[in-house]
This record gives sequence, structure tokens and C-alpha cells, in this order.
Amino acid sequence: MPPLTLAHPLPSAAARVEDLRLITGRGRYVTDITVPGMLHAVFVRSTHAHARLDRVDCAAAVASAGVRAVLRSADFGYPVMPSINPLGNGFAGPMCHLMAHGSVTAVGQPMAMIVAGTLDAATLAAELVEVDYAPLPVNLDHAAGAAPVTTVTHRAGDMAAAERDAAHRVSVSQVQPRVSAMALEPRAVLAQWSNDTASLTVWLASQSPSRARDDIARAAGMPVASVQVISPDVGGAFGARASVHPEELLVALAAQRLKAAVKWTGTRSEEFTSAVQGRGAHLAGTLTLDAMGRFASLTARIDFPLGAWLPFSAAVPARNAARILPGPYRVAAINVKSETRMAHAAAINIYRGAGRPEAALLMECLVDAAARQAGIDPVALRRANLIPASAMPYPTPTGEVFDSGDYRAALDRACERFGYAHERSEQARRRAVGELVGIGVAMYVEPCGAGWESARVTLQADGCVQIASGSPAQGQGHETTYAAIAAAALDCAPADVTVEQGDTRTCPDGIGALASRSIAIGGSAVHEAATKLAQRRASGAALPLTEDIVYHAPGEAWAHGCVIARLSIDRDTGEPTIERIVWVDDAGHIISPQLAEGQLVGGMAQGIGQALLESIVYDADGQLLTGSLMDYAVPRAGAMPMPELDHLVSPAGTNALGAKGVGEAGCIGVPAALLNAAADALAPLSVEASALQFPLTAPRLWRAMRSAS
Ligand code: SMO
Repeated sequence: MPPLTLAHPLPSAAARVEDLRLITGRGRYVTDITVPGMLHAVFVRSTHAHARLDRVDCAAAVASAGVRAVLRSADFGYPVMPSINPLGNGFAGPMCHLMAHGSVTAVGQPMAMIVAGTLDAATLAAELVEVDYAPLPVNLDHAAGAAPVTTVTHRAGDMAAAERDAAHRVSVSQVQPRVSAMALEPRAVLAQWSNDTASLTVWLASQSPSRARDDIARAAGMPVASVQVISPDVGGAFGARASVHPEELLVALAAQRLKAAVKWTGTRSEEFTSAVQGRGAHLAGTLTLDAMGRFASLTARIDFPLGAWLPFSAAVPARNAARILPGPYRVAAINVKSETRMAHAAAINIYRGAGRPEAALLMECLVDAAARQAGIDPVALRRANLIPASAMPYPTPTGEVFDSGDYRAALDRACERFGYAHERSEQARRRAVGELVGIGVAMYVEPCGAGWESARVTLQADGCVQIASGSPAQGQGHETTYAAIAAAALDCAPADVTVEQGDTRTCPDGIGALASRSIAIGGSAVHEAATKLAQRRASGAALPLTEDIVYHAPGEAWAHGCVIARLSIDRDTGEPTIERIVWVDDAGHIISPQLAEGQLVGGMAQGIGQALLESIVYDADGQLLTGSLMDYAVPRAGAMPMPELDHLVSPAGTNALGAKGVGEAGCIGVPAALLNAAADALAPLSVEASALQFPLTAPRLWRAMRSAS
């Protein structure tokens, strides 16, 4: 790999510039936006997971005061979802209707849409719709016999030879609960039809405004140029806003049909029933070690649920989990298979990590199980099997290329910061007096997306700089970071740089802010455009000057890291306490240390939620039992330890900034480390590792202890 050369010194950002506006209530979210004559939409949703619709009587709703229209699937010509991301494998998937007709296939599925002059009028009318259901059999996640929608397999190495040489063999299985992405801001969309120009303006909280625009145009049968999508301030996304939902398309279709402006804001209940969810995979794997303690073979089977409909990125987690295995380790032979299957439940989409957490959880669980069986220290076993820095760029057995990274350095640094040897002797001392305390290590890799992003940078005669980017922020702080990147290249003050994002009319197209790609690829686009501007300025071109760049990353950047957690478990109640988290992350060149740290800590919060608290629960009839924040536990401040962060810098060889992703790491490494710590804590009781399943709540841990003793 050639050494990275930058035309300009690396930028370093000052404090976030967007915070004052956002934390003093001056953010402008979709729901804050009103237009004259705006109508309000409310959806009538299925109360059954699977049923024939014998009668949907909307007469009373139509006659209700203030109602402008009651719209059903037939009124729109039975529209369907755009097809899913084929990921190079030609996946098509079944056709999914935006609105139920004839039958319903999930609780919360829209069956009718009430549009009225006020939200109250629409809500009242929705109550008047009468529905007769004839219940049908319900297939929940991982139902036996359901046909896969997508299948990914990776085979490499001589499995037969590896099996012959196996001196140790361990198997683990983990069932991940589904979780909610739980953005602070529920879904929201406002679509305005213009009669003058026969066009739609759609305010939509989205990670990917360009794709949302394309999807809306296709659904509405309109030219892309006649649809404008604007994502103003967005209150969190985490993957759940990467792909359009049926409701968002339906609001746009209603505005087109009624030649009006129509707004819909989801309630928290609607977020639980009918927004996309994350995770939910069954993970099963077997790892063998040869007599020298080297990883000989990995066999893995990953089964992802899908829901009743397929968002664009539905197949991404399954693909990612498979291609990322076996993570940062050398394994002589692998046989990895991942599949997805539909169910009568909410849709599954990418969620912060999108397959990365699943790969790390399975692999790190296996490594710890192997260490226990072989009687090798888990750190020593990892160190012996990590891909050495000298092997970079490293072609993986699944066909990926790790661009750079020193995994042993990350492990060593984490052990040093943790005081690993001392911690182990402390653990022995506490165990001797009856305490249950465990140390869990997890390594991870974090791929940050491939392909392109865009930037348009303008240098004005007065020295001010304007950036327009196709990868907008949903809270990450791109205004700060993009400005720092351009300011460094143009040698100006970041305060002289303004950032335009989220508006498809004023910004160039982008894939969007997902897969930890914004800075690595979107930031490289800004860097390249600003660098070209600086060159043109130096050669004497007259201002103003504009550079429009589509930046194609020559490869994927792979961040990595190591988390070590200490966790104790109360012997009487099962209550887990995270006592320490030491975490070394390598995200390559970091533009803004403050924002990178914010991403790590935010990801950790969601990782802790997944590991200890969160679980979407459906009953056997497909009824959602966790439909509110009274039933679904998200981490609060009290559940958050202060992580001890450190970082290494292995510059990416695959983009102009040498940057790697950082947003998903907390969801990848932290849950795996916590699971390993819990297993280590309970090891003296001979609790089977597979008896420990997320979320590791006190009752679960208590039962695991009971079943062992
Ligand atoms: S889960 Mo991310 O927004 O690719």
C-alpha cells in the first residue's frame, strides 16, 4: 500500500457549531414545518399479525367532520415498495404493498389513510373505521420451513484438513432480540403538491434524501426532477432512516392525489409497531483450534428475520455479518452462511452496526469459549490469532480486503490501559470471597462503506466558503466536520465555511449518511473539492469558483478496536453492574476528536441497551408486547459507565482523508465484551455460555445461576 499523501495538513475541528441551536430548541424538524392549507394524515392500522380482511368499512370515517379523504390501496392503484438493494447478488425479494388490501401481514400495517383538515379530525375519523378480520396462521421470526429471501455463503480453505487437525472444538449459539432504533424524533413527513409546476416538495427526516427522492418519484410515477426532498434537522437515525417506509411514500402519494400538502408525524407507539427494527438474528457457530492453539476452522450460520415488508437495506445486515466473519483473526478454513426470512412482524432493516455486531458477537463468544476449553488466557489466544499488521492490506477469506490496521497494538494498548494482569489477580481475590466478577474482551472490525459520495464547494470573492453535501447529518455534527475539512484545504477559518445538507434541490446527490461512511467518503469528497479549489485559486483563477466532485473511494476502509469490560453480578438478585469499560478504537485519521468521542459514547449507549436492557417482544399471535417505553427499556444515564477511551491511528489507505468510520463501533465491540464478561463472571458456577442471552437482565442472569447450581 503506498503511503498516504495529503495535499494539506489534516484538519482538526473545534467544538461543534450546531449544538447551541439544537440544544436550545431552535432546531427545525419536519414536524416544526407548516405550510398554508396543510392537511393531516392518520393511518388505520391492523390489530392482527396475519388475517384476511373480510370487511373494511370506511363510510363513517368518510362522513366524519373535517375529513378530506379516506384513501385505501385501491385508490392509489395498489402501489408497492421499491425493490431492495440487490447487493450485487440479484436479490429481488417478494413485492410488498404499501398498504394492506385483502389481507394483513403484521400488527400495525396501514390499511387506510385518513386525511383531514386537523390532526384531531383525522384521529377521530380513524376510530370510526370498522374492520372484520378472519385470523390466519402467524409465522414469527425463524419459523420452521419458511423459505429464505436471501442467502449468502462464504467457503474458503481446506475444511476437511482443519477438522482433522482439530484439538479443540467449541460451539455457541446466540439469539439476538429485535430492538428499536429509538430515535428521539419519530418518523415525520410533509409532502406539498404544487399545481403550478406539477411537482412535489417532501420534507422527510432521512439519512438518504437522494434515494428517498428517487423512491418517491418512482412510486408517484413522476420524473425525479419534479420531486424535491428536504431533510431538515433530524433527531437521530441509526439506520432506521436509511430507507423509506410505506407511510412516507403514502403521504407523498396522498399529496399528489389530493393536490394538497399532507403531513404525518408518527407517534411513539407507531414507531414500535411499524417502524423498522434492528437485529433479531440467530447466530450459531463452531470454532476449532489446532494443537498449537491456532484457529483452524470456523463454521457459522446466521439467520436474520425480516418482517412483513422489505426496506431497501433489508438484506444488508445478513450480508455484512457473513462477509465480516471471522473478523480480525486468521482462520485456516471457513464455512459461513447467512439467510433472511420474512415474518408477520415489523420490518427489519439496518440498525447501527448492521451485521457488524452480529459478526463480532459470534466470533468473540467463540474465542472466549475456546479459551476456556483449551485453558488458554483469552487475551493470549487472541494475540496468537490476530492478523498481524505486516499482513495489511489483508485479503480475507470472504473476499474483502482489510486496508490497514494493527490489531495486536489495539489489544496490547487496551490490556495496558486496563491493567490486565492486575485486574486478573483482583478478580481472583474477589472470587475467593464469593463475588461474581468477570472480565470480557472483544475485538472488532468496522467496515465503512464502499462507492461514492459527492460535494460541491464554492469559494466566494469575499473569502467565504459554501459546502453542499449529499451525505447529511442526523445529529452527527457534519456542519462542524465538513467545515473543518474544507477550511484546512483552503487555509481559512472554519467559521467562514457554511454547510448545506439534506436538500436534493440545493445539494448534489449522495448515497447518504449510513454505514459509517460520512467522513471517510463524504468527507473525502469535501476534501478533494476544496483541494482543487485551492489549486485553482493559487493558479490565479478569478473568484467565485465552484468545484463539483463525485468522489469514488478506491476501496473500503476498515476501522477496528478492542473493548475490555469488567462486570459484576449480584449473587442474590442477578443484577449486573458494569464496573469498567476500557476501549481502544482505531478510526484512522480523526478530523474532530470531540465528535468521534461522541459517536463512540453514543454507540456504546445503544450497545449497552442491546446487551443489558432492550428487547422487542411479540407473543405467539404476533401481538407486540413492548409497544411503549413502559415496556421497552432503553438505557438511562444511570446505566452508562464512563468509558476509558484511547485510540490508535492506522490511516485508511482507501480514501483521501485516511479516515475510517466511528459511528457504529460502540454497538459492535461493547455488547460482545459485556457478554464475555458475564460469561467469565459466571464461569465458576459452570454456567453454559449459551445460557446467557441478550438482554442480560437481572432475572435472566439469576435464572442462569439457578440452573447451574
Ligand atoms: S446501520 Mo447504518 O445507518 O448503515
